[in-house]
Amino acid sequence: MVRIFAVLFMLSVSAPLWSAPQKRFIIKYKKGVLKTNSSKSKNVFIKSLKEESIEELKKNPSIEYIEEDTILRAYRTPGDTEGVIDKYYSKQWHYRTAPGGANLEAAWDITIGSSDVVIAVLDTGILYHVDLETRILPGQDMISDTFIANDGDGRDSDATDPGDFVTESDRCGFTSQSSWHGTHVAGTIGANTGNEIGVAGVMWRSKILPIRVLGKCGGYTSDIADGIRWAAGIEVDGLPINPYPAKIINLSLGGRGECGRYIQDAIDSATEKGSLIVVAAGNSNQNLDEVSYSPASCKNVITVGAVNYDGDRAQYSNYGQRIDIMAPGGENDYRVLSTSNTGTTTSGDDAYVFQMGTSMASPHVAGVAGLVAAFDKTLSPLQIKEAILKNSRNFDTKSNCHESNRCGNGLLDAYKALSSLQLNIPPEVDPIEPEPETPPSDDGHCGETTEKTQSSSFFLSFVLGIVGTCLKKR
Ligand SMILES: [Ca+2]
Ligand SMILES: [Ca+2]
Ligand SMILES: [Ca+2]
Repeated sequence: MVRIFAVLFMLSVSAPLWSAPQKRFIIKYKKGVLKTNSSKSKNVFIKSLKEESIEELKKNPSIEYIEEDTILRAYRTPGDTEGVIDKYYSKQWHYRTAPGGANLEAAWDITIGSSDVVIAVLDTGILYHVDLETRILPGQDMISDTFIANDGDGRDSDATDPGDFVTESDRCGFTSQSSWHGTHVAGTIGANTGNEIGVAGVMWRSKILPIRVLGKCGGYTSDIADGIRWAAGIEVDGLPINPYPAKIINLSLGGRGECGRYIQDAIDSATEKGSLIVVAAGNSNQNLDEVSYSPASCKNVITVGAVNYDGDRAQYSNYGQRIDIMAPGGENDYRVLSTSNTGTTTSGDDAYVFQMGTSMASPHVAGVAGLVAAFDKTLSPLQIKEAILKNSRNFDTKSNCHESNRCGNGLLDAYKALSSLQLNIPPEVDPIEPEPETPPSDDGHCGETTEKTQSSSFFLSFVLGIVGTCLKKR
C-alpha cells in the first residue's frame, strides 16, 4: 500500500502539472470603485477563474463587464515546408496584374512608401532576415503567459520569435512546426525591394514594428488588445510608451467568437489615436454575417478576405457582407511568397516560403494602406480606409465572388487607390518618391515541390493560415 502510494506520488511530481494555456477572464471594474492607489490604472484585471465564480462576479455591481480572455491564433492552414526552389520576384504574382493580383507595379511608379510610415505587425514576433535588414524597429513582446511565450519569461522588450512549434505534450489540440508567421507577414509588407535578393515587399521604405502576441497554442485576447494599444502609442501598464507609433496595424490572426469589449475598446482607442487596423477574415470558409470571428467582426477595422490567382474567393476564406475587401492570399499552386526560416522548432537559416491564407491577404492591404499614408501624410485612418475600399477593383466576370454577398466591396487595387489620390493633389505639391529601382529579375523556378493536401478539416477549423510549399535556403 505504501509502495503504491509512493509510485503515484512520483508520477504526479514527474509529469507536468499543466501545460496548455489556462482559461482566463478580463474583469473590468466601473470607474471610481477601486482605490486610486490600485496598481491597475485602467480598472482591468486578468484572472484565471473557475466558471462558478464568474456567475457570482457578474452580480457584483462594481463590475462593468467580465468576459473570457479567449485565445486567438494565426490564420494559417496546415502544410509542409518541403521542397527547394529559387525565390524571385516573378513568383510574386500576387503583386502584379493577375486576375487576383494587387496591381502594385503601376502603384510603385506613384510611391514606394516612406521610412516615416510605421506598420505594426502583431504576430509571432520577428526573426532577423537579410531581406528585412534595416526595416525592423525595436518592438515589444506582449505575451504575458510564460508557456505561450516559449522564451522563458512574460512580457519583455525583445520581440524575437523563439518558435511556436507545438508537440502532443503541449496539449494545444494540434501539433505543428514553428510557423515563423510574423516574419512571413512582415516580408509581404516590407521586404527589401530592388536589392537583387529574395522577394519584394509591398512597401519598399516602410519601418516594421514587431509586436509579439502569438506563441505556443496562440495568444490571449488581452495581450493582443494591449499590443494594439501599445502599437498606437497609448500607455499600457508597466511598459514604456512606444516611441514609434504605428500608422497601420496588421492582425493576421483571430478566432471564432464575438468581438469582446476589451479588444473593441483597444481598437477604438487606437483608431482615435490615428492608427488604421487591418485584420484577416479567417480561413474557415464561414459566412461572417452568420458566424462571428474576432477581431474580424470588430468595428473600426478593415476585414480582409482572400482570393486566389484567378480572383476567385479562396476556398478557405471566410466571406459575407462583413468582408470589406479581398486581397491575394493564394491557393493551390499559387501562394504568397515571402521571408521565412528553415527551422522547424528553433530558428535555422533565412528562407523564402510560399504560404496561403487570409493571413497573407491582410498584409497586402496593410502595405497598400502604408503606401497611401506615405503618399498623403494628412489622411486619417478613415480616409485611408475609404481610399482603398472605394477604389477596389471589380471582380472578373467569371469570378465566383459574384455569388451574392461573398466578397465585400471588391479586390485590392493599389494603383487605383493611389492614382485616385494623385488626381486630388494640387500640382505644386510633389510627394512622389524617387524613381523606384527595377525589381529583381527572375530566372528561378518552383521545382519538384511536393505538396501535402489539406486533409484535416478539424485542423482547418481551428488554425487558419499558412502553407509553406517551396523553401529556399540562402
Ligand atoms: Ca518573453
Ligand atoms: Ca521575448
Ligand atoms: Ca528583396
